[in-house]
Amino acid sequence: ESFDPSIPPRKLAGRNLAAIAEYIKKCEKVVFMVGAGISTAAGIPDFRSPETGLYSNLARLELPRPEAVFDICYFREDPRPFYALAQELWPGKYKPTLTHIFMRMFSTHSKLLRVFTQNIDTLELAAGIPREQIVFAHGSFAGQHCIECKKEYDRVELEDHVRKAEPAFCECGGLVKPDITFFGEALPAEFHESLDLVEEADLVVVMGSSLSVYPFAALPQRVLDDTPRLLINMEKVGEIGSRREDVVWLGECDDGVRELAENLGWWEEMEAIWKES
Ligand code: CNA
Repeated sequence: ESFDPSIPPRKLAGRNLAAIAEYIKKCEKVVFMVGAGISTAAGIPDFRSPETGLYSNLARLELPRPEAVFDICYFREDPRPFYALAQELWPGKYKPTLTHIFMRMFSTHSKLLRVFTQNIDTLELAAGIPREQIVFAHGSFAGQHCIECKKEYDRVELEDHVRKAEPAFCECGGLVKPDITFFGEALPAEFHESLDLVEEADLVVVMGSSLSVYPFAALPQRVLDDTPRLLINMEKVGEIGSRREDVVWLGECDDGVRELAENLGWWEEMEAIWKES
């Protein structure tokens, strides 16, 4: 038990970032739950922000509905919109944000239990967070398989197809898809296998997610009642704010984590890593 015995465990001194920072100093197991909003500052649009979100920019792909781009049935019918999107989101084009580097600081300072991410941009890896500390809840561009015979497809060949936004086919004739979870598909085993970790957390930080895609959206409810939950987001989401130990901070992720980092005395180190990345 790393907590000061004079203070009841899992209790915040206030409902603000300064109190969270004091609490973090005593924490060993922090869990992050993140979504597209942590990557918008890198230039990757999120799904649902009005005007700038991906869904509002998908009109040119002539989809029946925006979600269809990640629908496995629609993909079978017409894989081109997804390939156009993959061309846009392919890893290597974007730099991690301050928020990604902030999460990496928890790994560096041995305070990170897990990052649960819904993102497929792999900026968590680019920020230097070890693979084994990340749960890619909706898969990622790290692998690629035939959707029919499930055979692995060559990475370099797929890259070539994605660069041209041309769908790739397996020898069996089936379509090839990066290992991203589509609506209608099961989540990766690593998601289910990591669920129990949520109950071990000293602190849970939710950032940049509308908490509207299930089962991920139900993760914050698995947090034990007396464990502090912090939301850093442009808007209030889910039921965070309804518990006594909840803190809601509304605004840009990068501004919120900067304030926390300053309170923790991590800011200089963090800024230097960010500039190098
Ligand atoms: P979402 O539904 O688009 O919600 C994003 C949330 O973040 C909203 O509540 C926004 O208000 C908030 N937000 C946006 N920008 C900021 C910011 N700078 N600071 C603070 N808050 C911000 O995205 P979710 O991740 O919740 O939805 C789940 C989908 C989106 C997952 O399946 C992802 O795969 C998918 N997605 C991923 C990416 C990516 O990999 N970067 C991009 C777009 C969509």
